[in-house]
Amino acid sequence: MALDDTTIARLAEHLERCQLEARDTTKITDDHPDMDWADAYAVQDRILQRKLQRGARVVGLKCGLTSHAKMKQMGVSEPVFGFLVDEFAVAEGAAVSTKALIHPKVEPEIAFVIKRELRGPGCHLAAVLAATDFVMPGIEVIDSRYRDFRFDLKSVIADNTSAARFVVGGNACAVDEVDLRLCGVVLEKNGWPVALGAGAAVLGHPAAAVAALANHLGRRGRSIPAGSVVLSGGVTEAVSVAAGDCVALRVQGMGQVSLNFV
Ligand code: OOG
Ligand code: MG
Repeated sequence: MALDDTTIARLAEHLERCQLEARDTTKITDDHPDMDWADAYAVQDRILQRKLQRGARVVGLKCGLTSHAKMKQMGVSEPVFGFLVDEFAVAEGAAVSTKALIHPKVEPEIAFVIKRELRGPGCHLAAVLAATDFVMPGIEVIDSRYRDFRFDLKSVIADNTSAARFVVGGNACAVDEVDLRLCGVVLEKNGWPVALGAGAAVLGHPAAAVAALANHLGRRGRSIPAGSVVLSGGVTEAVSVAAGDCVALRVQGMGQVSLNFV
């Protein structure tokens, strides 16, 4: 690690304040160009510690930048991983206040609900399918705390991979009821399709992203606990939203889920 503990704690406090107060900031690598991957995840961990101290509960995990569309949109080439706490969870069809967000975007995701702990290294697609209780459509609302949504990988990892809100809904399907590679994904904004894709856009199969998450955690002595909701990553590029927008996600064979922005 290149940063000391005090700096990690200060950066975590700064980024979490930006999240809670809906303020943007410059990227942290501007001031700390020498920070390494361990520092980036340490800042993210420290943000989680702050939330846990205030009584938050971890509800799941997220993979990000797992499709070429997302990697291209953000100018990066590797997936990132973050955490989901109860304060991010929104009920199906609920209204999301844009006042609490900086510059929200939505992205269509396949959510996995895990019934048996997944531990890497060596986790693979088939192990993920065997450990999955069911899959559902999910909309993630991302809201980078960085000015104009511009960042590098280390900065976005420290910022808990832009996590802000998410909803899961539609039909809970067993993994053998749907073809997670071929299932069509249609994201609609105010009734218009604004992004289209298929499950295979996510690393060839969305379960491969969950395996990558388990392997990432395994390298750090951690695992995906049973009961976790895992967002496998945006299937398409993310779409900006504002107050008044209504967003619906339809996933072939899995129903639909929606969110309103006020
Ligand atoms: C980083 C988070 C990416 C996804 O699904 O790709 C992400 C970002 O694009 O701000 O959640
Ligand atoms: Mg996402």
